[in-house]
Amino acid sequence: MYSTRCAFLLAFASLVVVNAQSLFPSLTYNLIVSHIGYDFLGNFSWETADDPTNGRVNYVDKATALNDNLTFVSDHKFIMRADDTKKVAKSARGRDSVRIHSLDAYDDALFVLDIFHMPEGCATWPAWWTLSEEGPWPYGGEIDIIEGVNLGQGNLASLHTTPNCTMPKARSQRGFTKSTSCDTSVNSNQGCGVSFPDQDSYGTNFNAMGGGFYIMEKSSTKGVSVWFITRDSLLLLGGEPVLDLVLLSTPDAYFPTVNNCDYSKHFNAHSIVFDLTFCGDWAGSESVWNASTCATKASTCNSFVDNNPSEFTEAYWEINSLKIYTPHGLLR
Ligand SMILES: *[C@@H]1O[C@H](CO)[C@@H](O)[C@H](O)[C@H]1NC(C)=O
Ligand SMILES: *[C@@H]1O[C@H](CO)[C@@H](O)[C@H](O)[C@H]1NC(C)=O
Ligand SMILES: *[C@@H]1O[C@H](CO)[C@@H](O)[C@H](O)[C@H]1NC(C)=O
Ligand SMILES: CC(=O)N[C@H]1CO[C@H](CO)[C@@H](O)[C@@H]1O
Repeated sequence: MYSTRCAFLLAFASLVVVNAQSLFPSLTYNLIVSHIGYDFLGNFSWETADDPTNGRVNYVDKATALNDNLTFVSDHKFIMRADDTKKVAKSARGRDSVRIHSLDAYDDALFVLDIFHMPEGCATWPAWWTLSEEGPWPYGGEIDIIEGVNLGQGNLASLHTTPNCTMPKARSQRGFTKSTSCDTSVNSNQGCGVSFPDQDSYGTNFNAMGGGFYIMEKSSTKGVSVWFITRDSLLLLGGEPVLDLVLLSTPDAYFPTVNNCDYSKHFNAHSIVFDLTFCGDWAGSESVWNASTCATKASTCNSFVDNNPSEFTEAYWEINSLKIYTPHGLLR
């Protein structure tokens, strides 16, 4: 586990010190996009459609989000949040929140998210994920990188695909395989999820440490890998992940797409989505809500969302940067 990563660092320590300038760009990737602060305003679109996962949410447009401070940008930060001031009327669509997707889409790429705070708390269901720009869903695939609900402390990463994509139960990853079929038509679209071993990879504990880094590699030859790297990890140099070392270390979640999940049949260029919904198919399912201590606060998830605005003060994404790298020689 963690010691494996330390061993990597020790093995490469001399290389790192002697040859620091060769770390960026990494051995195999070039930085092509860096989104910081205001960049998000020009590179993402604010979505206002009904939440496809049936959340008790009202996704607002960009002008409303900026006006109501549900989206806030500065030179160094991008923040998107839930409204935490108003009760929600029964007749309303739900609590005001934000969902954005990138204007650009990427084939093989490495996505590096430096995140200071993620939405936490009862009823919340935030996600950072990528999705086929072509679709229609699930054609071209969905990759969930950060996802969880309510008071969860461990992240869940998963794929959602067309039929005939399954994952081996045992593979080279730190996390725990929760289900092996990525096919959206089986197990009520559960996806092939992997739960992360670290109980600070999501939610309250994650935020208490000032967040960290999430890295996703989308590769037509290797498959999909996701790493969570704490801010004080040995895999950082000058506050930035040493990508060559990250790529050599065991991912928290690994989805090989060679034998039982042909990459070219299930994945194409993906755009990037950040959202924050409430309740809905996962966080608000009766069994999930009842099983969490949130149920002591309200008998249903929706009534909790409607009547308790001040419970949503911590329901926000605070992003330092999103950097995207593509393999050498690849333009897109
Ligand atoms: C908007 O949100 C930012 C970030 O949380 C905060 O610093 C700022 O004071 C807020 N502005 C208003 C007018 O509330
Ligand atoms: C899945 O695989 C089976 C067996 O090879 C094949 O008959 C079926 O057409 C495949 N389905 C799709 C959607 O590719
Ligand atoms: C959840 O709790 C509510 C209220 O206590 C109860 O009415 C409902 O039957 C429970 N549902 C499940 C699936 O446990
Ligand atoms: C695709 C797209 O709109 N890219 C824009 C991202 O934002 C930068 C500056 O913030 C623009 O220069 C790009 O054109």
